[in-house]
Amino acid sequence: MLKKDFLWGGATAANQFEGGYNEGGRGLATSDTKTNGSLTRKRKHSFLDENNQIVYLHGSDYIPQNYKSIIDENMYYPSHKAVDFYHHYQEDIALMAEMGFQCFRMSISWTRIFPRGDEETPNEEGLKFYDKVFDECLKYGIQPVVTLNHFDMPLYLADEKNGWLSRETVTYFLRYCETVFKRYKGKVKYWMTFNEINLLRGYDTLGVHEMNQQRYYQAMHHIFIASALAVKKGHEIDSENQIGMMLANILTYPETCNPKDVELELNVSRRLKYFFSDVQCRGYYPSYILKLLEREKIVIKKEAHDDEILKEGCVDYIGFSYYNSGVVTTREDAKSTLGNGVKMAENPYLQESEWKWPIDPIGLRISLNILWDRYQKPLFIVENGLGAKDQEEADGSIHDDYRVAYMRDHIIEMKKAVEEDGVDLMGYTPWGCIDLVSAGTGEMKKRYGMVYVDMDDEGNGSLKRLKKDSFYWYQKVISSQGEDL
Ligand code: BGP
Repeated sequence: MLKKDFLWGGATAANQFEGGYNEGGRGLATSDTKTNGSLTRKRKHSFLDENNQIVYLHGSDYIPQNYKSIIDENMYYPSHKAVDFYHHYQEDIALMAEMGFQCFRMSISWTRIFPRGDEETPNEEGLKFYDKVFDECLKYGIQPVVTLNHFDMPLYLADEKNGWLSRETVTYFLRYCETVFKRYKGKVKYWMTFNEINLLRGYDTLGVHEMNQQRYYQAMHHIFIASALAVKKGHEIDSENQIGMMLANILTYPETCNPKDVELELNVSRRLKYFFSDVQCRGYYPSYILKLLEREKIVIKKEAHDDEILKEGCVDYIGFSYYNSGVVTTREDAKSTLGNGVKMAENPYLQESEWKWPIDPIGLRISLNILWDRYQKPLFIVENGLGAKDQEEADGSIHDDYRVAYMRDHIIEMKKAVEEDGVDLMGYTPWGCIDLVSAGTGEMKKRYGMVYVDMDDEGNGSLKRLKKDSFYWYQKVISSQGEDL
């Protein structure tokens, strides 16, 4: 059996869900200059170059130091309206309550609280918005689970301070965290610091210009310090607070039992995943990364108490996303890559989603066990789901049996991890419980929700909310505590 207080719910993020980008005194965030990928092929940010010309660059491109972000009136930026939770929060939370949610994972938009990032005092109107959201949740007995930073940062800090490369950003982030911890004390108990910390890399998430390996590790060091200080502060402000990390759980398999493939998988999973959870759960840099930094001649500039800060700021739990698994190979002729030049192979045992993501429910059980064995800290599945195209029928119904099948298979494996393996699991919040903008592509047609939102890739549509078949199915799952699947 799952725990009595197991948290069933759903997950969203401000830049993909909230909208109202220029309302209530909110400042611009890096996510607000990110175009829709289905229009420009790749999601790109708009900048003014040294000749005052607008140029478009992908977040992971090399962005010259003097390029400044700009909003191009001729372009569509999905975060500006998203699916307008800003004006639909009452309706949306009522739908979540109807499904039986016990928790709702969402993120606070940093620039709603500190519009530039470096102000001394917060924006009261922004704080009030989240008061209303949390009160609305609590009215139905829904616990907010709040991500402090989900794939964005104040644009001003990115362009004027070089984002997380600057130590100052740690101070500003902590000011923001302290503000929301104090303001929402008694309303919010579950927090997470940085969404998918192991995927932060591009301009949107780190705000760093002229990125290279040296700068990457320095910026990540600042993020680790910021997260650890936030955990410490959060505990001081309210000892009830549970503050977790958030890991993109990229599960990798070696292609064969050739020890070279197995060794490659070990190194890949350390470099792309466990480095981040090791620092945040154990409180120090693992030896394999220290050696790697030495080999690559990367020197991280640390302040006097940084090692202590990391030790004192270990997280209470591990939130993670799980969508798929991948296969790594040492075969030279393999075509696709995982980044860092790591070669990937197809998994002949798995089917793929429409977006070519392999579907691997057993991988979820494996992941839960690996993380539990490694850290012995409570786990929380804070993202999981199937991105798929949905068809609205003439009567407004949406028959998403493919989504139900995906979730059912994953919940079955999740339960085995708890019931047969004894993993300590806090809850399950499927991604995009109400349809929202895709992070990767900026599209609307890649839908994850149990609630359909009438909007297309260019932002046209009535924004009306419709219950999909999965809505009724998930309602049953929650009310039966995962027994009726
Ligand atoms: C995770 C992010 C989410 C999200 C999800 C699905 O990486 O934390 O923000 O959107 O993946 O990805 P996508 O939207 O690209 O389908």
